Amino acid sequence: MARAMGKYIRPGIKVTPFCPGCGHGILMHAILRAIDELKMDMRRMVFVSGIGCAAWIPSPHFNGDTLHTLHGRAVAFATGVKLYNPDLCVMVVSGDGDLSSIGGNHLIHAARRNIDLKVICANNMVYGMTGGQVASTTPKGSMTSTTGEGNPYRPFDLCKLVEAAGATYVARYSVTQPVGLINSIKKAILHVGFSFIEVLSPCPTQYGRRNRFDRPEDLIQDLINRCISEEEAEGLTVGELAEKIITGEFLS
Ligand SMILES: Cc1ncc(C[n+]2csc(CCOP(=O)(O)OP(=O)(O)O)c2C)c(N)n1
Ligand SMILES: [Mg+2]
Repeated sequence: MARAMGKYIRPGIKVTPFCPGCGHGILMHAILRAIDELKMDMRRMVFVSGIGCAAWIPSPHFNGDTLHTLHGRAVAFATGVKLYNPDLCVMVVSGDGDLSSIGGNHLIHAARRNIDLKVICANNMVYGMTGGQVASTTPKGSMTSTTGEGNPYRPFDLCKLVEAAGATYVARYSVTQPVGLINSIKKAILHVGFSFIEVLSPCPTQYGRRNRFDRPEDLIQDLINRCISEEEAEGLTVGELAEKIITGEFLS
């Protein structure tokens, strides 16, 4: 954690729990940068997470009110917080498995109700913390600890899912796009209504090593190569697009 953001870290915490090459630490920094640039009062914010590596991003690290809840139930807890005190800025930070697999129903119904939550989904395309099992976000064909012959199913497009359900701010960025990511988190914080940012975060330990990304930096480079904007996507063939990941704001 860069020294400038140290003031947001709970006293006594010295290291983050993430593996070398994990993107979750970059996301942690981006969230704190957004909060810092907006001069948010941490006493008016509540951070809610479920269970998983990503759920460790706010809790116990952020020096503010954090709720580290049950697997899949972060959005439900966050809804309760927001209902109890609508003046609070309630941010959910959790993983793809937590928010869209076990927690998928809470996610779509909170989006449908357009509840004023800021949901940041760290998508590393697997259940990282528990051994790299296949998730609802795992790309088709990918090797995981539970799909030894490759994942036979297509993944959710999380942004389309929440947009169709009723979210009113929707964006996708990779941790390799820190400026866009920080600006997007700032917009989500200021937006009134259900805000969702899918953040692509590499997991070399559980995803990369099973999918021929031998070094941690290989996954980072892959994201750099594949993430393009909607404008850049225009004019590409279906075949070319299949290799790309469209990033940016889809609804604001
Ligand atoms: C009810 C319940 N089911 C399963 C688990 C085991 N479990 C804990 S975290 C997790 C997956 C986390 O994946 P994700 O949310 O993508 O976070 P990541 O570790 O990849 O950042 C699972 C299956 C649990 N803790 N509780
Ligand atoms: Mg995950």
